[in-house]
Amino acid sequence: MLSSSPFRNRHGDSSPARSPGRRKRSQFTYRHFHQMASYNTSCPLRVVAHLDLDCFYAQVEMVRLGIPEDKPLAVQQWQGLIAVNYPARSFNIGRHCTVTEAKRLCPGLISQHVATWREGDDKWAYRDDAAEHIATDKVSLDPYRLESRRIMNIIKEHLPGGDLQKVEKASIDEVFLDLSAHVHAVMAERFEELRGLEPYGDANEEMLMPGVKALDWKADALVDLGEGEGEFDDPDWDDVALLVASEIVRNLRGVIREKSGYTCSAGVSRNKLLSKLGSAYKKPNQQTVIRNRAVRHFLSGFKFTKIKNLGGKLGEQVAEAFNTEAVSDLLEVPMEQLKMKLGNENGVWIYETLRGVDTSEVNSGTQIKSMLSAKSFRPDITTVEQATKWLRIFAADIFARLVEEGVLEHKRRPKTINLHHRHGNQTRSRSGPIPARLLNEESLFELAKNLLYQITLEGNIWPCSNLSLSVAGFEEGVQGNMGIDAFLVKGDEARALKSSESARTSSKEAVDTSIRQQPAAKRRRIDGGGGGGIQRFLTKRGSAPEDDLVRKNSGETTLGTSKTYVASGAGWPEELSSKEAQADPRRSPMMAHACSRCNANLGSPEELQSHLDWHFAKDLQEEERVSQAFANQQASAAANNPRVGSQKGAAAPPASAAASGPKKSTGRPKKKPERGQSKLNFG
Ligand code: DCP
Ligand code: MG
Repeated sequence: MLSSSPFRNRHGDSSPARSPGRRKRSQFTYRHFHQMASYNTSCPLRVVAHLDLDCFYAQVEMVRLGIPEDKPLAVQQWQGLIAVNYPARSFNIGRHCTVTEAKRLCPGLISQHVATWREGDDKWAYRDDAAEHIATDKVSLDPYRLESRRIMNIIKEHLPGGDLQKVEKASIDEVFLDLSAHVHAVMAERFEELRGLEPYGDANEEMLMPGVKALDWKADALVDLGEGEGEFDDPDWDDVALLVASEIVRNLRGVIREKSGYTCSAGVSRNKLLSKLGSAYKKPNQQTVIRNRAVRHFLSGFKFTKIKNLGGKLGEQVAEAFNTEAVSDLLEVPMEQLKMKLGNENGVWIYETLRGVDTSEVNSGTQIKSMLSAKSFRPDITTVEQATKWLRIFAADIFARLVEEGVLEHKRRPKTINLHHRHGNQTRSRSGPIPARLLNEESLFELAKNLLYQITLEGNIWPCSNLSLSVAGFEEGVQGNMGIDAFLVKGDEARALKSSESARTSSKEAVDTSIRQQPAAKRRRIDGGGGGGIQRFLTKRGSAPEDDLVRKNSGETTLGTSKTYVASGAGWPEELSSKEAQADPRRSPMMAHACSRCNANLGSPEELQSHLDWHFAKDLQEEERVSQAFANQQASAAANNPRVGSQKGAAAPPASAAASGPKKSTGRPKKKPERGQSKLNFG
């Protein structure tokens, strides 16, 4: 609730004036006021705020490590800086500095390296020696993501819920709030004349001016008005709306500070464009209000290249066409001329933008559309084995983020997985679908390995300077009580799973047999611990239950590749018997150039590769045959039972379980995945 009233009326007290007879008319109508409640983006009384955390990563480290606020600190990534706190900025240290330069400018600088994933480890951690391990470490931004989420929750909890809340997460440390409905409610509560229906039943009638003469903006930075722009004019309802919004934002910033320790800065204005410029206007820990009457003066001080969407090509084009970067210069240019030089659409858009017009929505539905985990190698990597170790890290990284997104609760899931591989100036990419039932860390790893395998088939792919794994095509899952569909696997996916299921059974037998037949020494090696390695990548179908590759023989979209393979039956660890687990080659140390399929010992990685290619080709042949037979079998089975393909094992829970809801058997891992990171103490 808002504290003491910031309004002073014509009689010197804070209750609204009640003598409408002498009051002037506002420039706003009742319709405008009502529009606030429905977030109408053209409403002239609209109020939008932008919050941006101050030196975000630096604050996270300071709070985590308990470092006093006046100590200079920078966040280091290898030899560079990615965030600098305000005490350090007073030494002229910025993101452009190297650690060495920064320490020269401020010998007392605390430089904290970001957390990293390390090759071979399956968790990120803060490490003292990270800076020297650029070749084996990969930056983890999880600590900042987790804090970002925490702040987001504080914001959502503090603001009134339901229709009164519209919050958009714009980046890791920024949010937009459309406060229109909230402010509308507060104004209706504070000003009797705004309650209920318009007095003469005409929504287009102008309201009376507010009965307040002066507004108390507290410590807010108020953007000055230009000359002759009515600083002494009485406040109108748009000023009142912005004042209420600024109170809400000040309170919210206080709550964020209190609950998380972080300061942020804010911009409050009528739209996103202006609020974003406003939050950066005065930092740290301040808020800037851009009243409607101040917009022209505020914008005319900027280079237009600072405005969203004008920083890039379009901005360059405008600067070139009019030989200036100053908004003030372009304000002189008539719309017709802008249209002539920049085209109709751009011309109109720029004309309006320079005048602070922006009707873009604060979109609370905005959610992550893709997730990427990548590494640039210095020096380049040269083997499948190295690449595979990175894929293991990428899969863990992405899966941890997917868990945060609610995949385990079926809230959302990505549908495609993509791998990019850079060799010299050549980038190769492969993509494939992620079967709904196979969304866990292990299966992401399997899918990634499979994509890498496809890339290796092209030959001449080493050395590799960059690898990146991403998931995309998010779809919303079933909310609340999960529908039966969440458990049913359809069409090609069902075929793939069914086929993998049979492959899995036979491969299980094969593994068991091969284990029994091996000499003791070799068996020890297979039984032993340790993960990753070339074998994990090279082991394809038939060698282990979790390594089955099944040709997805579908007409479904296959991105970037004419053939898409999915690793299926992968990664439901609890479902493996201990015997299977023992036989899992992932737990075996790497055998130098040994074929995991037939135990042949090859002389070099290259020989091993071509030997495996031969296996792979044979597998394909076999798969074509099996899947054709399977498809025929499916066709006749489907006529009798529409759920065919989902009867057992990893493919789907029993029909009875599916029908009775998620609790009984979802086929998902029952344990919560370990998320050690979230246990980190952030002070
Ligand atoms: N960031 C980064 N590399 C960049 C820019 C930003 O890694 N080139 C990260 C570190 C920042 C965070 O994103 O802490 C947020 O970016 P901001 O641009 O908001 O910068 P800060 O929050 O650090 O500073 P400010 O107080 O100016 O907002
Ligand atoms: Mg910031």
